[in-house]
Amino acid sequence: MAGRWKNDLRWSDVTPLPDYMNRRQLLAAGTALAATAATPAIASRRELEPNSFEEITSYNNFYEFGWDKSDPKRYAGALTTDPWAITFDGLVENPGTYDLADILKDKSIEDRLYRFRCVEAWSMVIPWNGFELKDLLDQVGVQPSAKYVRFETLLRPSEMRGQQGGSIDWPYVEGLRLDEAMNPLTIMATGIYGMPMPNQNGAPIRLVVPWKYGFKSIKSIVRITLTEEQPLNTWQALQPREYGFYSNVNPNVDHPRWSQATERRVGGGLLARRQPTLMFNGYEEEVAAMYAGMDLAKYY
Ligand SMILES: Nc1nc2c(c(=O)[nH]1)N[C@H]1C(S)=C(S)[C@@H](COP(=O)(O)O)O[C@H]1N2
Ligand SMILES: [Mo]
Repeated sequence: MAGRWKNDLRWSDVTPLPDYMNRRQLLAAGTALAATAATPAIASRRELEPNSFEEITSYNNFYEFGWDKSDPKRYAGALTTDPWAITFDGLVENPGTYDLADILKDKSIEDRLYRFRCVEAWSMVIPWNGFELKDLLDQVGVQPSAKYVRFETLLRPSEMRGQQGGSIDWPYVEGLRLDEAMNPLTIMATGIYGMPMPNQNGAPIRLVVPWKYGFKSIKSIVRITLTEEQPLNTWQALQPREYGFYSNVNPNVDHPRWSQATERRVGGGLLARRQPTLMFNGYEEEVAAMYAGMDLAKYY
């Protein structure tokens, strides 16, 4: 399975969705759901049914293209995603600007079916394709003094109409602590459902950190910087009392303006009902140790 979902597949090459989903559900029951082993198997499988491609690509946050959930799909087609390069700088052994094609050459692209929880209290389940960020960081070489990773999105107002104004200080910036960046759950995603990453979802390459609120999963990345200081991420800069650096999904720490105890699963059917939000978005077993002894209400 791993490596099967290449980035040059078209719809006609892709396994029919029902087959894909059945296999995904089986895999999900055995892997991603290890974290919620206490949950009855049936409920687990239902919960990790992926959202449809249509849902994942038509209800988006990508403020470079506007503030409405439908703006990214409408306007992101204007973005040129090929050629694409990522610059590595700061405390790295091999700084430089690398073509994405070269970066991807030796990466085997894996399927990762992850829960995705936006800080606005909606959620989806998304079948990403990508590789571990750790592989990339090992390749560029992290200097011993590095403690954080800072990510930057493309700045190109001519193609990103939302960058022509608004309250955000572009480019969009995010950051992770180095151990979070190196965690095996943290991926650089290049596709969804075996399709190349749609522009509205952060083409051609974006971060996915499944135990954190969605805004940490920065899209359309062009710069990765290793730093000693904690980076100031876009949302923290904008509203520091509402959005922190860590932004771990946590049903026990409410947003100042709304509860984080439950979430609305995007999409139709029974699962559209509000459901309980899980600690670390259901990935507690894999990530809780990184935050041992930390006051998660203080470090939100
Ligand atoms: N560059 C950039 N990255 C971004 C955003 C953005 O506006 N710009 N929005 C974030 C937010 S708030 C969420 S919830 C997710 C949405 O990802 P999706 O549209 O693929 O579901 O992307 C995150 N990454
Ligand atoms: Mo979000």
